[in-house]
Amino acid sequence: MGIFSNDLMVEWTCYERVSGLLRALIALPQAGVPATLRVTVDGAEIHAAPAVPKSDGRVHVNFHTHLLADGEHTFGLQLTQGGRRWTARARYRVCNDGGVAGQVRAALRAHGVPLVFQGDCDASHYAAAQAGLVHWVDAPDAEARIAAKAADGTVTANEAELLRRFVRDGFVILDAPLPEPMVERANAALDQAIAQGYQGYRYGDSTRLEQMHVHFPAIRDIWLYPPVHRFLSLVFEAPSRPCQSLVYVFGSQQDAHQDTIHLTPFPAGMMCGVWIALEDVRPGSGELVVYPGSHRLPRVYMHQVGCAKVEGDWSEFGAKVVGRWAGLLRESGIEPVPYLARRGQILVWHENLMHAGSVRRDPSLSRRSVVTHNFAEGAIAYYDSSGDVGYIHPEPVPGAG
Ligand SMILES: O=C(O)CCC(=O)C(=O)O
Ligand SMILES: [Fe+2]
Repeated sequence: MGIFSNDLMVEWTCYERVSGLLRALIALPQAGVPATLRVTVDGAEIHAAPAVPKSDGRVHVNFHTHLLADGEHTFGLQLTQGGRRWTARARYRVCNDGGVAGQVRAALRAHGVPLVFQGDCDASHYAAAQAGLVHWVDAPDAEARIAAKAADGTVTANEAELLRRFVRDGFVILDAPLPEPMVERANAALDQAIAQGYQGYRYGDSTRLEQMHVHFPAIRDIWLYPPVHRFLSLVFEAPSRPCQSLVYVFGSQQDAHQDTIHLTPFPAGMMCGVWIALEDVRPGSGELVVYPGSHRLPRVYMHQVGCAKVEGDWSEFGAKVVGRWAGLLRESGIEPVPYLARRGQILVWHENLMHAGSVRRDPSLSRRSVVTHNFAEGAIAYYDSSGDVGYIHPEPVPGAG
């Protein structure tokens, strides 16, 4: 643990090592009493302001660790309330590795994005910094870039073809499925999770089982599956690292959406979703649908549509964000395509691709699948919809280089 002194009640989002955003959640010692917050890094005061608690009663303090040199740093918090003072300190090793981290650092600096801020993560913090950072996949010369990569041997002819489809459609089915023994192990893990009532799951529900990779090695092996990360590293032009996992037993029946607003990367484009079938998908089971080419539609963020961060009630989000997505799709004329995956088949989608879980017309049909969301090493990950900080696995994926 990086924490070495704590008379203030603080929950930190990382242990020992941190990349991207670090968050400290401070419980106010006295409810309803005005408080002042002072934040230091390596003893220097970075932020001093009234402490503004969120609806959970806690003060959310965020650090853009890209603005610190890689290496050990001490983060200090001091809260003054009702004439009393509390402090907490934590020590972390900051490591924002690689070329994307360098881009992020330069863009944050150039646009005066602060090292410390209170409250929610929000896409508006990065709007100016994003302007000069168009992801190569989204650029008009993407086709030529792929041809150049094939010509100089950066990618094989096969990989070039997969990248072409990804650029054109916003998704691609990888040429090799997950090996059958891995599919079998994952199904056995899922059987076990269902039998245990993992996260209160009841058989037949559309709800997903979150973060199974933390508890089940078979799901972790999928989370870290090297051929997927190898392909994603070609999309990112940087190593790929996993963020989270979601396992579905039945169809999700989710409305058409862009993952961009939920698993938000800075820079834009530095996140991909991966959908792995654990059984043959049957029509009527609530199959995944994708909207080819929809990754080129505008990215929708909370601040643009004036939506408050979601704290449990999704009704405003439904009206403002889901409504906006539906409008974009209507105007585009893009038709959904059902994805009838074979067992083991792996589909990768662009961060901004519109996709949905269709209606479970036959609720008895299962639709077992694993979804992972992955970011480029060195990027910033956050949840624009909720304002939370995101997680990126702090180590390179073995065998994906
Ligand atoms: O599998 C589905 O039905 C949708 C999954 C999805 O949208 C996601 O996990 O991002
Ligand atoms: Fe999604």
